[in-house]
Amino acid sequence: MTTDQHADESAPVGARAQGDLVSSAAGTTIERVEVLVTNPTRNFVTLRITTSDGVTGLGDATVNGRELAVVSYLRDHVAHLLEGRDPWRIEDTWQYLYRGAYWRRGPITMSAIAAVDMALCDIKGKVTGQPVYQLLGGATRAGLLAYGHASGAEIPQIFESVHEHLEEGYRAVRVQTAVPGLGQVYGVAAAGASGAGRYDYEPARRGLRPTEEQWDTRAYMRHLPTVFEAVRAEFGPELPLLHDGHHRMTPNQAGQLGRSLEPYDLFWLEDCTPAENQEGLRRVRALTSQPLAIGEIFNSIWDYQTLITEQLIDYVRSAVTHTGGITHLKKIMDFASLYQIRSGFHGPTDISPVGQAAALHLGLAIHNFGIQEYMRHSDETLSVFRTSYTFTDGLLHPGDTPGLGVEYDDEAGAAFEYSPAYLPVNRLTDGTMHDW
Ligand code: CS2
Ligand code: MG
Repeated sequence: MTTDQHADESAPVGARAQGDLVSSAAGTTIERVEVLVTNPTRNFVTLRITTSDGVTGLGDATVNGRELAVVSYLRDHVAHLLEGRDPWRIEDTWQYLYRGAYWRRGPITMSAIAAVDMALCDIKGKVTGQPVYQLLGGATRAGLLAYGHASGAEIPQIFESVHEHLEEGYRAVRVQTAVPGLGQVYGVAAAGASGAGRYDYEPARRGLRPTEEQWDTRAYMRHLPTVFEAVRAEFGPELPLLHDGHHRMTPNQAGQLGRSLEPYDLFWLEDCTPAENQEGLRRVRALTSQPLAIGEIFNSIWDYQTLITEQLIDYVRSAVTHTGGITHLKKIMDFASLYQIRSGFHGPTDISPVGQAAALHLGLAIHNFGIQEYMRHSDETLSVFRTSYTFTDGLLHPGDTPGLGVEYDDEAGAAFEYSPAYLPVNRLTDGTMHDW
């Protein structure tokens, strides 16, 4: 702290100019802001902030299928605003970018802010020599229960996929299934793939146009309970089973499906209906006691207001990456804790290892942690992002490396050039566009 800054402290608050506020970083400023794009089996956007002391911090800014919009937002509109700022003022920088933009919320804005927030948390952790979870209040548990993605076209492939997850140590498994009469369904490894098949790296998802899939909600609603009946009978009553409805049902249909799944005791039913209309969940709740998880496409606390205050959900599904970073998701979780709602942070492979690490630090620190989604990244991805988090006996831990515990390998990253990739689109059998 410089003498000048002490003098500022005694000045009347109104007389202090922006930038005169006391710095915690002893004059350190943000010197360099870089946006890194790489494609090690899938596209990732990473923000790297370097301070005048040479400390670097990383933030994940990946919005799957719309990656370059965030690149432009950060490069063209945010980077130069950060240069010269105090890297320790995380909340102030968050408010500066959120309120300062005037155009609030939305996935692109909130992912850009999230990346800055994560990078500044990373820097503060490195400078203080502490893992980020220590800055958030310290660990409240030994590790984080994780769930993986099992799927298959038919029951034998689904069983095989669940078995593989159990062998890898998972203690909770999400189960997705194909639907008889329909072709490829999102979230299910392509027909013919072994149980180990993964849908998230399929080449069909690359190129300049999304693939088109077909959907029939009634066929799905008839088939799904038969799959869960079989899985529950095969794997017994203890294993937590999850399912993602991917926004495909109306509230009434969601309530009916929830009720038909109740005998199989699901850990949660995710995104049973599009939740832009938060009140729609009242109808679902009236019909079923099935635990519900929602929020992977939300990006602010306001998206949850009714869902949380009326206890219409059980789990918050947001990603740190798409919800304004650790600072904002922590606020959502503190709000949710008043209503006994827990976390189930989004963690598929389109969340980079940096975003995943941020989720683990937050999950370890908050009291109302529930479960963490975890799909292992490809070896190519892990060659670019060197992680220090661990997965042992079904539990994730962020590790004790100062900061977020992820390093970015520039040379490895440069070898994988960006290429367009799209999420699918979905049509009902009569051709009507539908949620996928
Ligand atoms: C899914 C995601 O993980 C999940 O629950 O819903 O795979 C989601 O579809 C992708 O993140 C979209 O990018
Ligand atoms: Mg989902």
